[in-house]
Amino acid sequence: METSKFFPVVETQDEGYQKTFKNCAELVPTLPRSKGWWLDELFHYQGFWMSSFPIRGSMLISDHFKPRPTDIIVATSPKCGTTWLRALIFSIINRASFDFNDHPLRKLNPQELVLLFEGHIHKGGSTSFLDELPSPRLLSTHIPYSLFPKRMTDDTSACRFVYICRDPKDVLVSKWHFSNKLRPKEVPPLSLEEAFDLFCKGVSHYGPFWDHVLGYWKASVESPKKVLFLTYEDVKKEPLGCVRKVAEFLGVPFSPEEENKKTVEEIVKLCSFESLSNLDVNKSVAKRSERPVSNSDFFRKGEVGDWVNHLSPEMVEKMNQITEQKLQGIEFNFH
Ligand code: PAP
Repeated sequence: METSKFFPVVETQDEGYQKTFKNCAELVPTLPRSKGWWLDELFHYQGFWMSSFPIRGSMLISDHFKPRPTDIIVATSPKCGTTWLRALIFSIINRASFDFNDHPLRKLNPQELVLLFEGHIHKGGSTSFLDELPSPRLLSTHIPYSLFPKRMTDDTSACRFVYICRDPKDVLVSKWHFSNKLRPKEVPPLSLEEAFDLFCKGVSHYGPFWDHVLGYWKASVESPKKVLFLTYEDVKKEPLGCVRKVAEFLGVPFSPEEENKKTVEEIVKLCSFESLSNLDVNKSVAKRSERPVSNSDFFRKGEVGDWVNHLSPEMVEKMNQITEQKLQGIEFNFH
């Protein structure tokens, strides 16, 4: 069993895993570090700020993960709509297996139904857990695109990524609320000013936010069959069109019969904020030791533009400037 200041306990029977654990344990203390958003520390690893656990997850993926052509990776920067996209894609690919009135999403939070890649690569101390998942494997991640091994990102591998991003002003507000839920009661809440400062400096989980977006954007332009790039705002505006687009991208377009049966509408309805957030399973405030947040913490407002209620005009101007500068020269912006 492995114990360390930086990592939770994980079984480590596998020799290859032990080597990666050792490399990571030696590397992390040497990395530049910063205080995090709750009581964690963030480390600067390969251009991104990450806590130690996902750094090790990313190293384990690089060293040991065996991709399959059918793998589907739901990728996001935190607070961009992972919960929603997990629910949508799970429903799209499993639509023939479940009745909408008795659907797994009615009993499990999307975060439990679609597992976090960098978290579950640790499980059991070997690749066996992920190896044993049936195809198509649907996994969720916050890992930046450039940190995935070439065997997953080059055109010879058929595994696919669906990425969703969101206006950074809404991401900041969502992340600030979420972080204060994670902070122990004994420490004062993180002020919005502090959160804003950290976010703008790029010091947020898997940040800088803009570099995360750029990595997936460029990959989606270079390899449109491998990476689909969506925005939270577009999915809100045109959920039906986006669900059809995802299904086509994944090679499982809706048939005329399914269109007649209004399957797309059923999926959108089931996965909407109103529907998911009102299910008993997602109203639960219970926390587990391995996940210090409750299911209800993943549902707050689910709106576009809530930043107007929080950010000062100066904050908005600064954030817009950073966004403009970072995304200069590419055919994408948050409008
Ligand atoms: P994560 O990064 O911690 O996994 P993630 O699901 O990406 O969280 O983001 C949570 C945001 O998505 C919350 O936004 P808010 O704070 O601005 O409200 C949450 O409310 C929103 N959200 C969760 N489920 C849905 C949904 N079904 N439709 C739209 N937005 C949703």
